[in-house]
Amino acid sequence: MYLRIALMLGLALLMMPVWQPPCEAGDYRVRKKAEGLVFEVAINRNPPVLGDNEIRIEIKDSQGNAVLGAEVLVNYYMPPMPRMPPMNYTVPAPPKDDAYRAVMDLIMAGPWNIIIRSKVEGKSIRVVFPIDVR
Ligand SMILES: [Cu+2]
Repeated sequence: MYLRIALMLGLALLMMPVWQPPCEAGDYRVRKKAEGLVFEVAINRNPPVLGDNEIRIEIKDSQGNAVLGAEVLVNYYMPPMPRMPPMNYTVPAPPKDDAYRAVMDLIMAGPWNIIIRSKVEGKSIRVVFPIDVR
């Protein structure tokens, strides 16, 4: 009897839709900690691709609450290469629905670095990570 109930409960749990954070499945994700905050980054192409890629940045405090009211810029650049013009761009990422959003136009395949420059309550915080554009 108890076993049967336990089995049914287990099945019901298995069939429940899995709760998902407000990002689509298949995003390219990066999670970084800086200055006691967590930066959860999602790029809507996985892997990132040539052309437009939307980047969404959620900033959370140590309690997991969304940090709103930050100023966020996304700087993306290709490391300098011989015989190549510098490719270094910065776009603002204004807030929308608890996330800071921007579109990066990645104009060449290969390695890029992304620097998220934020100002949270007067403090400048940088988060850096590489991506490989296909
Ligand atoms: Cu290059």
